[in-house]
Amino acid sequence: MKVLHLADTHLGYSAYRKVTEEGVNQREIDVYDAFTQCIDYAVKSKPDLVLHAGDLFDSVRPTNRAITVAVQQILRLSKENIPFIVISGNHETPKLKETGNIFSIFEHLDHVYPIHNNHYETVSLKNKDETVMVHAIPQCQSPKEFETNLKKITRGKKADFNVLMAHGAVAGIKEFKMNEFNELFIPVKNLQEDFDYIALGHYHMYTKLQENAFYAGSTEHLSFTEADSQKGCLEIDLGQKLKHRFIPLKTRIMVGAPSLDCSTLRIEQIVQKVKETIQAIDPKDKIIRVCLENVPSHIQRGIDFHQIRDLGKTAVHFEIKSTTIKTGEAALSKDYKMKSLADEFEKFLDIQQYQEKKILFNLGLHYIHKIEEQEKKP
Ligand SMILES: [Mn+2]
Repeated sequence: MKVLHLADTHLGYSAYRKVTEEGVNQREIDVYDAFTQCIDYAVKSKPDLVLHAGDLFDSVRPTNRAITVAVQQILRLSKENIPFIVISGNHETPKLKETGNIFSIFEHLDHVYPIHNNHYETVSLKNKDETVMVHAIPQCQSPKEFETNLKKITRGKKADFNVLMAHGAVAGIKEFKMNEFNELFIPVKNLQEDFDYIALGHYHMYTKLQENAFYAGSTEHLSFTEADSQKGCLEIDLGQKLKHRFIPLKTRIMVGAPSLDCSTLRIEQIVQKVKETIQAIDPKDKIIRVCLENVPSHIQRGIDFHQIRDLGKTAVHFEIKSTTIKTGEAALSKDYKMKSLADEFEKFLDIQQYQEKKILFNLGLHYIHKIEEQEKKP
């Protein structure tokens, strides 16, 4: 049985100032285009099932245009008799149940199963002589409700395949989270090995968590933290042994240039370096960010930012982010966030010169894990 797994399409998202000839935000169009590419692929490759693991829409009240794109594309699957199961994610789920969920518009479409009622539901489907039971957990009103619903999952013993779908962060040895206020955490113990497949949404980077559990990742770059990641969807073959294939999409190139330490540079040197960086990127139609770090404040005032911005005028978006220092002592930038100990340790090792980095990393993880286990005990 062939399954196409996608997630985090965020229809309705828009960003930056660039608009198309029709006056529509360019990034909004890019996001629609990425979703359409997934549907094109599904119509062409004819999977037995398409799963969308949440955040179909970017917001609780999507615009008419976003709704239209969603309906048009989902109808293409419906017409091909390809079942489409979609769970609501944290972006489109209203905080108050009374608001009503936009997913109710999909309820009367053939072969479309919108799961949005804040609780665990199953969908059982038959394809030729194989049966699949899909266990879907949409976004819930609270972490507690989410946990209660996760506990209700019971594998269908008669089904040939059992597939779990959920939208949330996972925190194991490494963390896969988005730092969003309403994000829910899926305990690692729920990612059981006996599911034939676990289709996850929420974390925007394509990630293999374990043999049977994947984040498909978002279909477009929605922030600079995702700049270097390839976007796409996942083709899954549920058989004796699970096979997966990442299907890359053609998305707009986003480049977060490595930050430039300006603490010892003169104005001309900074401008020259930025120039070289931008030329090497070839800005046309791309989304670019250049970070200048530790710019002494007297130098910051002297930089001609208009001249620098002009260098990137063919880009869809070009931004310069700079952090200043007052005394020559590097200050922590405002948006610095402490990640998990394992992430911080990996980052620390990255900039060290040791040859045995890999051994040290594994050893470190082992100790971090040990301490974390000890802390969990009452
Ligand atoms: Mn998302």
